[in-house]
Amino acid sequence: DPMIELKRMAAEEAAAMVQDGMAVGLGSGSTSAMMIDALGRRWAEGLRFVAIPTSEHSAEQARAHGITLVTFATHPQLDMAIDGADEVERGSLNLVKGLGGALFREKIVASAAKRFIIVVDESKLVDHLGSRVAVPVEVTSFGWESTARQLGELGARVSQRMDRNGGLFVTDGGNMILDCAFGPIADPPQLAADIRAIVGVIESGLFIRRTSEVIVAGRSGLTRLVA
Ligand code: DER
Repeated sequence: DPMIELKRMAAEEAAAMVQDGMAVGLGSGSTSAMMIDALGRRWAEGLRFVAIPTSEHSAEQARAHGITLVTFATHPQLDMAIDGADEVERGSLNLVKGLGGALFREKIVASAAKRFIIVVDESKLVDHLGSRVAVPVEVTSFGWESTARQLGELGARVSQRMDRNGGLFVTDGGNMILDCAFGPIADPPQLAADIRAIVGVIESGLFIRRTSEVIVAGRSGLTRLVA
């Protein structure tokens, strides 16, 4: 698949933005995995930085490359975070994230970073968020049925995220994910605020005004979209 090669190039371009001495947030998902491998190659060539991963999975991968992992205790602010996304809205560069289930940690890492760099292929670009994917919402398991009902009142068709074995998906933080299918969202900032106001909601996968730059892998090459 030539698109996978293009995505790898985009991931390498993002990894190339990391400089010696930086503190970097590492995203989750298949695109981030390519980016972490690219950082691993740069590490082997002598680049030195520290990183905070957004999932246990990314932590494992970074450790395997020998990359130094740190925590917010020593690094409450990051120079940069690099991650994938499930949808990128053209124009606003607002995002839907969380199909991989790590949205809460991803959002904390993004909010701690001075620059938030997103890597996607062009199939993820949409005119309206919600067009292609449901918005994942991480919720506490206590009272989740009530939380789900209130999310439904905002206009979503709500389903519980299941894992590969047919059990309930459990996040790294021990919570549940409700996938909320809204269809095309007219006002993502407003919807993000409405979701967040529901008790029991930990975070939604709507990432509003957080993106600094998007590197897009397309059939005609790489494009950079800057906020
Ligand atoms: O935000 C997420 O959870 C996404 O899944 C995102 O990181 C993209 O994953 P992908 O690179 O595997 O499409």
